[in-house]
Amino acid sequence: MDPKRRVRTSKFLSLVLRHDPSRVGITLDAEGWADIRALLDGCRRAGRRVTHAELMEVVRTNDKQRFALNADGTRVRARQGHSVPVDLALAPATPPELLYHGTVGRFLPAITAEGLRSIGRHDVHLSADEATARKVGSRRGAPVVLVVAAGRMHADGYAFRMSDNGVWLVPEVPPEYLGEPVSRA
Ligand code: HQG
Repeated sequence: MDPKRRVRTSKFLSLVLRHDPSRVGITLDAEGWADIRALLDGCRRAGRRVTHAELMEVVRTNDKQRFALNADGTRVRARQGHSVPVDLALAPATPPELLYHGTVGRFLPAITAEGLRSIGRHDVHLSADEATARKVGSRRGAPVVLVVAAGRMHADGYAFRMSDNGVWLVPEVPPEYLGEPVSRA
């Protein structure tokens, strides 16, 4: 599969599996899984033909491992990032003392006032290292990285979960757990 088609297919699958399964006439189950046969049939009917081999290639090679297969390979889901209501059934986990959030300067006044909010997704996404957070921020402009006192939040009772591709998820980060921005590019 040529790289451009692979990225296009991955983006389309993200759209369907995170935000709009009705786009190809399917529904997700409570934990976000889509039946692969129904998904591929739906894609074909929607004029976006994806073969089974192509889907497997996207799942296997995706740069951020955005998709997961179930044990018997009949279902697929996005690992995180949903706006449709799903319960990913991720176990609560103890975060490291510090986590990082990548954003851009124009959001800082609001973030400083109200903390990090999950805008359009279920959770706030945090990274275990600064470099990853910088990459996330740079999707929107010159990145700004905020340090999150995750250990302190956890001790105060906030539930953290880690998706199996290493993204830390928490429903919100109140401003008192945010440090000064650690970098501006
Ligand atoms: C900002 C991508 C104003 C927040 C990435 C972010 C990540 C606020 C944006 C994953 C705010 C939300 C998630 C507040 C937060 N006021 N702005 N109170 N609180 N924000 O895309 O973290 O490619 O939902 O800083 O790599 O950017 O999709 O979250 O800029 O891992 O797999 O509001 O998405 O992964 O944006 O990115 P997003 P995010 P995928």
